[in-house]
Amino acid sequence: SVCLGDSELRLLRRFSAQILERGISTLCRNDNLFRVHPSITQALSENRPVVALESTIITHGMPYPYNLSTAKEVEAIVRAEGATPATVGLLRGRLHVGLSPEELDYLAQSKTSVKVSRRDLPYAISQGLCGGTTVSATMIAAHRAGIPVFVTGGVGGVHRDGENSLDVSADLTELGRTPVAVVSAGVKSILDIGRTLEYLETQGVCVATFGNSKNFPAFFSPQSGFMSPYNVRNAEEAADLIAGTLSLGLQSGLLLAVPIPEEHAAVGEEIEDAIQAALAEARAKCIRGRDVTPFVLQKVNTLTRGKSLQANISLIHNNARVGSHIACALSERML
Ligand code: PSU
Ligand code: MN
Repeated sequence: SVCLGDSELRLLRRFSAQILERGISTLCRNDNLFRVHPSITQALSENRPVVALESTIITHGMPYPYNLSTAKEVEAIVRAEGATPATVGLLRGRLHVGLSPEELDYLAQSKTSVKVSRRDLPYAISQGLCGGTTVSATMIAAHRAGIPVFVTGGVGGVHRDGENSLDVSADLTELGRTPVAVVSAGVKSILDIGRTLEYLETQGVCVATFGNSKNFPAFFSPQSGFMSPYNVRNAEEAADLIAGTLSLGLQSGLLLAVPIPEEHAAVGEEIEDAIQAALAEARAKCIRGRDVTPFVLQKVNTLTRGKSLQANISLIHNNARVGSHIACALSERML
């Protein structure tokens, strides 16, 4: 045993207090980087269905106040269908799974929120930024929280002329590496749909159209003319796909493409013309990279006098219903 004098003991105490303090503060910061709302932790621990939702659609995809009302409606639909909504977003450098009404409100009105995909996460977290998470960043958060079903409007894809610009959405590589099922209305015809499907095949992503046909939907239109490799006829068949992926331990995601309901698809052709005009303007204005999608969405909405926004909202509502049914069917298999 060692005998320490008073002054040595004082020094030791101060030193260990410092270590303790620094150690704990580092620990707290790291724990706080990823926050799962208690309602979601609770639901997951009881094997109840949970549906993850993204937030770039709120911060960059739709204008205020439609972004906020849609986000709230989507959460309400998920609840009405018997599942718990988990909207993902970045708040002061922390990745949140599940947002309070005040937090949703903040993201919907904020003009400084950034668009956060996988590559943006390290910087946005280190700088304590607020942001809307894209499909790729939302998949990361959903997987970490243990949520296998995620609903959005449309996923990113290979941009037109992508074979030259190499503008390929990080959503596609994320689908190749993260085991989450993404429910969407396919990809917008602002993108190169044929190349998007080719790229998804290369990434090993199982793509299935929801319904009786394999026709892959193009967001505003129920049919793109391109085919999904598969189709699932109902929520049970979709849940079987997800259950198989999880039980095999495949580390890749699934893309479930839900066609827009016929009654909302009428404006499809008018929107297609607006898309052509918006793409031409984006090219003329040299808009590139992550700014392309938000620019084109906004332009198309103006050109169609809000009709594209209406169609967008309707298809997201529909996706939320279908996604919730799938989450419910999946959780029944796990009970
Ligand atoms: N498509 C839409 N609305 C959107 C997006 C795509 O119709 O809001 C958003 C999604 O969050 C998607 C992201 O993950 O854009 C893809 O952006 P990029 O093309 O820059 O990868
Ligand atoms: Mn891009």
